[in-house]
Amino acid sequence: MTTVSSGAGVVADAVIPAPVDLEPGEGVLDLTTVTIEAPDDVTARLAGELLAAAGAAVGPHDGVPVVLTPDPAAGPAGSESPERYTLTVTADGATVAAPGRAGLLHGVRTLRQLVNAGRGEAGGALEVGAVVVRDAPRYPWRGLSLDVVRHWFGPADLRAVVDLVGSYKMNRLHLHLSDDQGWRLDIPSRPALTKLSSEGAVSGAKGGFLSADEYRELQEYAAEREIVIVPEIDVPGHINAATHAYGELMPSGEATDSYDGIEVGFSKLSFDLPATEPFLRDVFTDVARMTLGPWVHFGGDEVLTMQADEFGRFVVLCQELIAEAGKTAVAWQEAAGPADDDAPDLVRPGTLLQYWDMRPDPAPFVRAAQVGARFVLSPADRAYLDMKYTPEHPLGQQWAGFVELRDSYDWDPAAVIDGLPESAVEGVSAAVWTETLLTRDDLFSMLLPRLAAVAETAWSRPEAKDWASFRVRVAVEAAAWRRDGAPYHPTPQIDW
Ligand code: TNX
Repeated sequence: MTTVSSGAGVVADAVIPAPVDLEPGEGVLDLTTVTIEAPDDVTARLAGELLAAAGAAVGPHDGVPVVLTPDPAAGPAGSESPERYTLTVTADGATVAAPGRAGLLHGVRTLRQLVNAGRGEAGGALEVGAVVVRDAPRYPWRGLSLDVVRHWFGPADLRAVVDLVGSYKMNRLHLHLSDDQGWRLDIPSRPALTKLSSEGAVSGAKGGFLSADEYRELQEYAAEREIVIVPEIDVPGHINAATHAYGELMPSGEATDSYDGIEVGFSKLSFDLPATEPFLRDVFTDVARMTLGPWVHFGGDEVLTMQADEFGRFVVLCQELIAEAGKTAVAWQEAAGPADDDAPDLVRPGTLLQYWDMRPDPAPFVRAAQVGARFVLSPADRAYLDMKYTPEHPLGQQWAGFVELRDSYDWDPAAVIDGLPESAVEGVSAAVWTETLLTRDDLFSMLLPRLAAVAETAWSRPEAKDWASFRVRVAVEAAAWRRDGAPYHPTPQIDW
């Protein structure tokens, strides 16, 4: 794509993630006042919020028409994605056509970026050059995995994250809700989890948790924006918050001390204790019941001191409990089991495995795919947005190396796991762990601009991706971040 100026300061090359097809036309649309027509009130309200955030005055009468219409024929030729859309801008108005609400919102998100691009940081005229955008995602799963345990981020922060994720057309927010340091979701059948273990966080920071109502409200807020919340309860390791609340989960019968460090791999459940299976059943049944989306993540990572056989029994049981509760299981890559030809298959068809650690032999993942597992890719050297940008960066970790913006951009999800067929790739998730991130500003400065790069890697096909073009588009987008006061890291890789 090239930068297109079709009027005073009107830039068409501003869309992140890069669309399948963008064709500039003749004329300029002025969106200073807008009247939205949509198939339902929620869609109309959300479209209005997006355009108002770009500076438009949204009212019931006499504005320029922005019309959202259900249309199964919309989108790029041949696309069957339920999220596809066509945005048409002429001098007289804008239309978004899409088979479903996700596509309608995506079209408005694209329009918002086009308006922003024309306005720049100073907030100039709300003009958009005539254009037709036909667009659809490469992968159905485009997400962010967020650790709210090591440091606690409450409902207001989480809504801001939902908005950010949505602005780049991502559709999953995976919340890491339990770990050694704290338990962040009220479980009605196991009240001691939040009663005794929600206050903790790293280095004595203040904890917190989502009540059942707050969890439901957050999911509804996300669902309106076509984003699914995926809850993770991490077992059988990363479990000290639970063993602190329920001593019966320990062989000694004694509750463990609370923990506020950042070591991993030391805590675990014991499969053969009588309290263990009822605990897992209660927790996963409650979480499934409280969850609107189809997925429940059971963790399974970094259980460094457990025999493979016991670990395997946990993997099988958790998938069974989650299936009985009517959901599809997600787990970290370790749930594929060890690289041993004689080891039994642990994963069920349809289970999603989240790949993160590039170090192990890929053979178990290829085997899991043959059994029917699907993969969400979060390779730490590309998609872990808690890695430092550079050695000097004040925040973040470095166990997977440094992840500059270009590292988070220049990779192909289909080529991450040797021997894995692309048909087994469900999508991509950025991940951000919060050991070193204390505030919303800390968090956003790690996400931006890299989240935009991962979003484009998840949405755009290789032929639509281009680093030189992305550099220009990110700089255009940053004007909106500055206007909105969203903190970002001004990496020297971009001419801001
Ligand atoms: C590895 S990623 C972990 C987390 C840490 C993260 C820090 C994964 C499944 N486990 O417990 O927070 O590294 O980057």
